[in-house]
Amino acid sequence: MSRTTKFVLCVVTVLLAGAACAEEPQWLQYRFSRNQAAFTRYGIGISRAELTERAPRAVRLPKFSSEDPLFARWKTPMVKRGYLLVAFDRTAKTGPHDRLYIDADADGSLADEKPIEPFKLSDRRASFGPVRVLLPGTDGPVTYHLVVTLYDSADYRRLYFRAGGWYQGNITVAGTERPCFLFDYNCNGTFDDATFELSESDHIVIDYDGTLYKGTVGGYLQVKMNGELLRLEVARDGACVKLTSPRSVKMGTIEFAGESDYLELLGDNGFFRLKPVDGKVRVPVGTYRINQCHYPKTDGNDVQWKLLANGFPADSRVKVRGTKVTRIVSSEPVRPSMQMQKEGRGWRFSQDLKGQSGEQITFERKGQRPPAPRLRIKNSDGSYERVLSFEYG
Ligand SMILES: [Ca+2]
Ligand SMILES: [Ca+2]
Repeated sequence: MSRTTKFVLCVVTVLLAGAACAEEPQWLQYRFSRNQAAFTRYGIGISRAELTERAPRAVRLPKFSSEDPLFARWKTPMVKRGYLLVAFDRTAKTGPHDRLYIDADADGSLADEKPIEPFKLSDRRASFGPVRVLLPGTDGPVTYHLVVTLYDSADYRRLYFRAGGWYQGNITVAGTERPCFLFDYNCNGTFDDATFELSESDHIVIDYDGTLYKGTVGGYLQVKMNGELLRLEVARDGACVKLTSPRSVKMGTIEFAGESDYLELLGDNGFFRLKPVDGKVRVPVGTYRINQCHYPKTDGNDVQWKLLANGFPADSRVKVRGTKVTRIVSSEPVRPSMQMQKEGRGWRFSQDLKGQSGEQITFERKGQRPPAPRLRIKNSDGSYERVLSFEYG
């Protein structure tokens, strides 16, 4: 074999090994905590569940101490019946229900479960967890943790579930090792939900040298703003991610009617943070919903303002095709509206600003929220005149 042939064979071997490595799953470690935000510098998803005093039928129940237990369901597609049953009991006649039962082994029975005491208890609220549950997986049960908060007083009763567990680890992104976090943001026990709603999608967060970039778990991972696209696959149980370089991505163009300097899109293809160039952005062909759009402005005194559009209607969609440019209408002109409502002996006034597609509009002045607007009320003969300040909230 000549030297040249040997050299060629060697290069082929290296390329094949590289390709196989890139397609291998990158494993993450499971973590859990009562307060995951404290460990990850990242917000936590939350889901609310309905409470009922009616006991579920045909379910084996524990012996409750009180006569008024409460029941609820934690919804999860990991269990065939679609939920785990939850019950609250109380050890005192008054105060919040302070014992939690959860069908932790997913067998449909609460009779085999031990009561769980709250880690925090006040006269209106009981917090439990992180509570360990075992969810059926394809390779055996999967451990998951929940933090359960019950607000329980005479005039206010609410139940919230937060994910107490998440996955994290270093993964290779475009050739560089980066810390990665995976969150079950809609708190349903799975880590692969991708929807048109950020709060209903699971999130992946990559730490680029201290700057956290958030994405959803479907379609593509965009490496930083306007960056390279990698095909992203996330295991349903969150244990691993796969990042592969797509051979080709069919791209389309979005053009703005207004002057925007930042756009966030969300859809089947994932989550995209984009900085328009000459009023245009390029994204993979597909259907999106605008999550956020910013419009910079300068007033007559050279002060920088920013118009921030978010809260676009849930059913609003932007279709991006490969052949034709998609045009997005500007949020401007912005439409203010004011509502007034009788409340006791007084009136409540509220004001909001909406963009052309019904999106919510807020402002920033020099990077900060300006003072809230004021309201002047004057009667026809001028005998009553007052100026009131709105409050944000
Ligand atoms: Ca059980
Ligand atoms: Ca999920």
